[in-house]
Amino acid sequence: MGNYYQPEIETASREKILEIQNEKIVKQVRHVYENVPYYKKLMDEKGVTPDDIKSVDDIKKLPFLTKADLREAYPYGLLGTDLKNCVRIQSTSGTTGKRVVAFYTQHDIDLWEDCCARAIVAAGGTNEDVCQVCYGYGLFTGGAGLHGGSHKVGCLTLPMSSGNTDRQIQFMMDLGSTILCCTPSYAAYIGESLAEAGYSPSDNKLKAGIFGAEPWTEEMRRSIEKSLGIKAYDIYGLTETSGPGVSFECEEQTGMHINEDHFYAEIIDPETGEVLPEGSKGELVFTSLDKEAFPLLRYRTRDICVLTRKKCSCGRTHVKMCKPMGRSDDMLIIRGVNVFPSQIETVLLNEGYTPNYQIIVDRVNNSDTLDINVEFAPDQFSDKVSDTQSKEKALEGAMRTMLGIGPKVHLVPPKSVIRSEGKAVRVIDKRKLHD
Ligand code: DLL
Repeated sequence: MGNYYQPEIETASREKILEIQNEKIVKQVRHVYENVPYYKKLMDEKGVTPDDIKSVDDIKKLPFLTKADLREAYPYGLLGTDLKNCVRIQSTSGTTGKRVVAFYTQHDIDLWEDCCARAIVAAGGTNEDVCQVCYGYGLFTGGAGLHGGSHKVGCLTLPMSSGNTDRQIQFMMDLGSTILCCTPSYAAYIGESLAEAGYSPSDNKLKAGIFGAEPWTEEMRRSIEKSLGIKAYDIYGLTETSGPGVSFECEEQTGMHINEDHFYAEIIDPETGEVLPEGSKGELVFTSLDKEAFPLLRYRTRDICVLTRKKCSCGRTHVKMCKPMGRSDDMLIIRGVNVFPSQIETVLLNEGYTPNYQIIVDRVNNSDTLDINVEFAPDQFSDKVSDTQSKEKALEGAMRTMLGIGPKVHLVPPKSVIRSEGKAVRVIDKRKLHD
């Protein structure tokens, strides 16, 4: 049994959680219907009224909301309260199209920070910890969310933001950071930099890391745990639903508990929109249950996932989601074959390579090409061309077995793949440039 931030709700019986959800959904739908004309119109078009929603079972009657709706309603179209009641805006890091802007009242911020506090406590955090937050601060939700959660737990909070890795390491060592919060790709970079600075994993005081905001594999988890000498916990969320903390991992490390008192999760068939039973793989859809400023009903995340209600040894009762298996729009279709970057990461780490890689997809003579640049670790580096070629062939074979298609692998010298301080850009799809 672990420690909880809000034990009563985190370990509540299924019946109790349902009771809370049922009570909240009725109010949330009415709140949206009365205050968000954009969504009222969608409900009217579907012939659903707030009176039709009496429990979470009725959520399936509601229309979906998509990223396209958010773009269309930008910036104020989905606002659920007067702007004068809002105290904060956060936004996505998207570089194409209009950004998503999310609004918060003080009540919304409080609930969001509670969710992040639950994640920190689940990772072993207490008021004796020093929590180094190196997610980006600013519009991105990562810094603000974990910062607020860290305060609520009473940790000594180091608001580092991302970047300036030398300074991160200096503060980590001088101030004895015990919890590290950043993207997994940045955690890997920090681990690498610590080793380069001559530190071994036992030299730092870190015990846990809370890593999310991008897909990462179990192999990547093990690699980070080893390089930093910590236990690495996953955390999930998206700007639209507040930010990090929609779900988080406990010590079992077998999926993330969704904060079901604030978010109702469904898995749907992305093609038909049909709700799928527990254990099925499909698109994750969230309904907020108690947001004021930016309530979202049946928001399609485009993240592909599986939910499970299997009993968890940590004592938490909230439903668990698996690691998202890449967004439906992250999936590459190469010569008709579906390829997820995570499959490539798994092969590389299993074969003893570093998580420093880049995937380049292109179209040459009407045929898709897949190239993977992979860095040698400094101790693997060889300047004998024949050595390199045979290693490349071996990796290509392992990739073919995993992916079903053969890529071209290029082993490149250490430090030639750009390091990430936030969300890593793993894929360059040049086909999009030609289209
Ligand atoms: O990435 C919020 C966040 C900050 C989560 C810090 C965790 C930690 P967005 O920038 O809006 O928000 O991106 C949301 O990132 O739909 C997923 O596709 C992906 N994502 C987030 N967490 C995970 C995770 C933040 N743990 C999008 N594993 C989501 C895999 C994740 N993908």
